[in-house]
Amino acid sequence: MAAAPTADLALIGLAVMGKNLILNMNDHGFTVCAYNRTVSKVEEFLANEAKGTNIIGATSLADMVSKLKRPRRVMLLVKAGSAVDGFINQLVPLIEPGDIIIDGGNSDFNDSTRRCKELAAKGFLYVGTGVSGGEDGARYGPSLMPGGNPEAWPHIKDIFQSISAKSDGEPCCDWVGAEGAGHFVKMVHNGIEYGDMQLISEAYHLLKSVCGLSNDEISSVFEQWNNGELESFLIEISRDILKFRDTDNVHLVDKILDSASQKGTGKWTGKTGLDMGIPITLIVEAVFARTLSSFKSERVTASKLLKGPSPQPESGVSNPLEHHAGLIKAIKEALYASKIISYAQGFMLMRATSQEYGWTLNMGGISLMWRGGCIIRSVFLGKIKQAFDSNPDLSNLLVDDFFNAEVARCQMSWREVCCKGITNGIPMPAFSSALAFYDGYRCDKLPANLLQAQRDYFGAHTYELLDSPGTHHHTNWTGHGGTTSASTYNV
Ligand code: 2AM
Repeated sequence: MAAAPTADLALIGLAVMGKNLILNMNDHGFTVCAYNRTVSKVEEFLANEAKGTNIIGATSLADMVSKLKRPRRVMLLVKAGSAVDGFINQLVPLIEPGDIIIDGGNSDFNDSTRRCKELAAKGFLYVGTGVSGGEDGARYGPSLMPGGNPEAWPHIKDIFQSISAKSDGEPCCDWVGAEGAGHFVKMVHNGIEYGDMQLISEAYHLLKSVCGLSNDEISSVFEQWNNGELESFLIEISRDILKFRDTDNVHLVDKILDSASQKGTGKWTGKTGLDMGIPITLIVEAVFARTLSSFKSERVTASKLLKGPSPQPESGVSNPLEHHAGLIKAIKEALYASKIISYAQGFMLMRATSQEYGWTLNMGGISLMWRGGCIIRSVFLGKIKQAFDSNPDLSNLLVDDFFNAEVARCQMSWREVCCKGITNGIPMPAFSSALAFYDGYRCDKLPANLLQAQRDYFGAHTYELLDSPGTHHHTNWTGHGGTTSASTYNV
């Protein structure tokens, strides 16, 4: 007779993230069955990292399924795309209605929505979960963002909340919402991560090229910033990177090619913003800043041809940290204000998408999930959580009293820093687009009246009047265009 099933969960995909999640679950007392397409990796794992643990292995999918307690919980940590569909198709004939399939990879949220619906039609419970925190997070406490079929949540809650990071004792993991909501929130997290990284890089550029600070001095500035409202994982690692010396004692950061790559989640966030009509300008600028950086050889040629100011730190300054103390403080405030804009935009996108798909995303819960464990973890997210806790229906982070006051406090420094960068020829797409968004959002009368008139002039697209919104008018601007509005417009 076959042995009684003992495994709480099976995890397929023994790359580093999968292995570390299994080890983390094992540490928390769960029995995990490991499996991988290349089955030899199961044996290797059991003989090495998993040696001496309660982790068990499987030699086939059928073997794996036979070892699982019911309802069966199978988690996939494989390459996003067809590998996920491939495993789902192989699993379906082996499992039973009520069993749970969890995808913990970096899947497109639209795929997760499709899979959730397809599997629900067959009686299976699908979960698409965001996992953030890199290899270390997976091993010792990631931020987990599960969404999908809500019936699955009571069956996975204990495992997920046990292994996740904790912030002030609370797990950085909660149910996000239906369908692809988990992977959607993870995608927005990654978009915001692009923005945070770009903002810190722009601050570094200014500190280096306008203030003339050395790497060690910038590292000490980041060290200071990390003791206040900017305290975050990304500031912390930037501090460490800037002081890191290679074996030849030269700062490694100075040897690294200034051409950034990307895996695509920032681009997905940008596309979603465009699809939803939400101005996530900072994230999109951060994606394009990476793209522009990749034109290294063209930039080197252009640097010799195209005229403009070249930043020249003041000469003869013996202690630039002291000499530029005012500007350094202003850069910190500009970074903070821009960061507030970036998160305000990210939460706008989540709010709109939540409404579009009926997901009822819990914004305070998401802030808590991002508060610890993940790449954008920061003290700042605690403040965002407070804002949504005091008003769950907050329409925009900028109108929350705390953030409104913080932007007001930092505002003049922010403007000063943008001017300083522009006059010195320092590109600051994130700092300056954040400011443009802020000024646009707080402007009660934008020049879109002229735009609308132009559209009506050349395309008869009609316009509304200030004193009668809702009624569409067309004017024959030239006297020979006719009075019929565009056929594309349906009143
Ligand atoms: P492998 O070890 O057999 O290559 C990360 O690449 C993980 O995804 C690995 O566990 C890898 O399995 C798995 N993977 C990648 N592409 C796959 C595919 N097309 N089908 C199944 N598993 C795949």
